[in-house]
Amino acid sequence: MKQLLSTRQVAAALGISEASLKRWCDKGLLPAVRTVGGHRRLPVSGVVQFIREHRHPLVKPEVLGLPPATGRTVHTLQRVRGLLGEALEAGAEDQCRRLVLNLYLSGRRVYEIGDDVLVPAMSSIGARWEHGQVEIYQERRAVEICTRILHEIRTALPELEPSAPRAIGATLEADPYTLPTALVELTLREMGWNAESYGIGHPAETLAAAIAGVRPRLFWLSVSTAPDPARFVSQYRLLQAAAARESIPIVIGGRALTDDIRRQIDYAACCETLRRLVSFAEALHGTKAETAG
Ligand code: B12
Repeated sequence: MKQLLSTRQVAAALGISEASLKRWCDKGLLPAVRTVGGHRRLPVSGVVQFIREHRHPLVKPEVLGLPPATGRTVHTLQRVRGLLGEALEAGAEDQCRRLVLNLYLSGRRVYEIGDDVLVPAMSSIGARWEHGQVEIYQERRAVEICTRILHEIRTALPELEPSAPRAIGATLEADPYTLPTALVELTLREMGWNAESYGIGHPAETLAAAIAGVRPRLFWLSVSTAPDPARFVSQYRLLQAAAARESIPIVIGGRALTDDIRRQIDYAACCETLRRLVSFAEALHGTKAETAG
């Protein structure tokens, strides 16, 4: 998505007159900055949040850098789930963007898009790969497409307050799964946390150094695979010690967290879903994500 737009562009995108748009800017309904010449410029993130909050139609999505016809049809989560699985498998990126961004523009929260749409869509690709109906390249391409869409949503989120609580997280060595940690980051950012995923495959020592150096309010670890559980537990304990020294809570989640592993480690919360994370983070900091309609 483009970053700053003129009033003429935004008026065209929303299908309203430039005069109305300027009035809305002056009323504070849409955030705008002024150029040195005194012209209003609107950040795309502000326009997107306006559409979400006011359920305003999007007439020319291309102006915001979105695929044609974005904002026209809003399907149920269940319907999008099936359509997204098919579009991801086919590598139809614009269709995937349209489906997910439509949900976002209609006010759906990141955790809903993650738990209720991306996870089942990726699960169905995984199941079809298992049965030889999907090639590896299709699965990996699907991850790349999801990553780009999540990045697009990230740039459309409202700006963070300077006082936003910090959260960092990642995966440990041997865990190459990128989407869960990216979704945790986005979920927390939507809630107003200054959350940053450090990516995948870290040695525990370096994450312990990050915890000590950054001293976030919250640390998360995503665990999609732990091929050597004993090694995982010993690596985790390094993180746990670093976090305990700074009194930083650790929240964990992911398919590889068996009861056996969980019994051997300490953590503040173990979440099977992003939904659970939202409740935990709200309780921890009192941050509230915007309400979906
Ligand atoms: C994409 C993918 C890969 C990609 C990942 C690439 C990448 N850049 O991420 C690659 C190619 C690496 C891969 C490899 C393999 N994979 Co794979 N993979 C998948 C697939 C299709 C999607 C995974 C995904 O991203 N899902 C979307 C995420 C968002 O969903 P999620 O992980 O469930 O996360 C949610 C929750 O768990 C939770 N959560 C997760 N972490 C955290 C953390 C916190 C803090 C919180 C709050 C919440 C939370 O929130 C998320 C949202 O709800 C899954 C299928 C599936 N069912 O998921 C198979 C799957 C996981 N893979 C599988 C297999 C077998 C493999 C391989 C062994 C294949 C092989 N023979 O080489 C290798 C092993 C790699 C390794 N080193 O471990 C199997 C695992 C079976 C099992 N019993 O464990 C699955 C289930 C496919 C299948 N149906 O058979 N895979």
